[in-house]
Amino acid sequence: MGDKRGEMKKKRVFSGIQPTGDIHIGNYLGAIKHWVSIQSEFDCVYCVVDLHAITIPQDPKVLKAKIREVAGLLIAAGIDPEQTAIFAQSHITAHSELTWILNCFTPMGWLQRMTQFKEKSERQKEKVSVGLFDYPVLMASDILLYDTDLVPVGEDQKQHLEFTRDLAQRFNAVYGETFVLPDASIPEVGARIMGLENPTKKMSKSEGGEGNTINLLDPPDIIRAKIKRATTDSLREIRFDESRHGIHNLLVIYELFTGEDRGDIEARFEGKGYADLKNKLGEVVVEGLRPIQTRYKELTEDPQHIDSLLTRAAERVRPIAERVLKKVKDGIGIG
Ligand code: ATP
Ligand code: LTN
Repeated sequence: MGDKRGEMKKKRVFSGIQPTGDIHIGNYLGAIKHWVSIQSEFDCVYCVVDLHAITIPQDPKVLKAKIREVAGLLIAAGIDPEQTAIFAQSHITAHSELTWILNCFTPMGWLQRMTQFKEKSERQKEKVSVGLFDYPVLMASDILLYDTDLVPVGEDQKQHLEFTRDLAQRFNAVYGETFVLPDASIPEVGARIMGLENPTKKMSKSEGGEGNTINLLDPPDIIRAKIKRATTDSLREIRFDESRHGIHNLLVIYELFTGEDRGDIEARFEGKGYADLKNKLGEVVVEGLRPIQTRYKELTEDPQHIDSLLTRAAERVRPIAERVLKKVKDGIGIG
């Protein structure tokens, strides 16, 4: 931990998650599960991005509770707070400062091309904030402040990662080597878990109805019911076929929770109907989430506990961010 990379020679990993809505199995299978599995190999820093959350309107009490909930869920899912830093973005002011500086080096046109902004601003209509437009610059600041080598994210963040690299290169070209260029790490399977009701769109916290997502804290009966209602098709065969969005998505979820290979899964459901698949998948997901839910309950018995972990983690990583920020300020002649 801290900044002992010289001694440990571990590459640095940074990623973030928004404390909005309910964390779902798309977040888990596309991102969090990988964050857990790479902890000992890399020097990992994970951030609850509360400044990103306020790019759309939030209720203050709910937001405060969600920051704790997300941090608690990351730990319950297997992030070890002794080894890995989990902190809240707003606890380190360097994120906001670097964002302002990088704003002054970001061409408007680059931001106008961001597809996530186009989608989210359509939903926000006239309420859309400058903050939402600037979301990718804040994300670039998060990543660049920690000399990040690798950023594990789901497929939807690919364009933001390319933007981050372009911005870092542009800055380095003018002011000399300042930022490390980060690489995205996107899983081969699970990078885009689709909605249950609408399997042509990604499972999302902020879009789609209640039945579209399976949340990590959903009770077993709700999980089973949501899977039963999942959209399928009028065919019969149970096969991994990407053109059949609904069934493919259910099979991918099955694959990722069981670790079985595709041939074995298809053989298991040979001659069986969709109801069999859904029943079995319901059990697999309920059992897969059970240990996370149990751990989460234990952890949150004392709400102060999570708060103090967040505070300590911010203290540990703040010097890394401040050093990079100083280098930036020195480079441009301010500070
Ligand atoms: P929203 O849909 O409201 O933007 P979100 O569900 O994408 O929110 P984030 O906090 O923005 O949640 O994302 C956290 C991580 O989860 C990111 O790495 C993101 O790429 C990943 N992720 C989000 N949705 C999915 C999905 N459906 N499948 C796979 N990975 C996902
Ligand atoms: N935009 C990301 C969340 C995020 C992030 C980051 C991810 C904010 N800052 C830095 C990786 C690295 C999302 O998942 N929607």
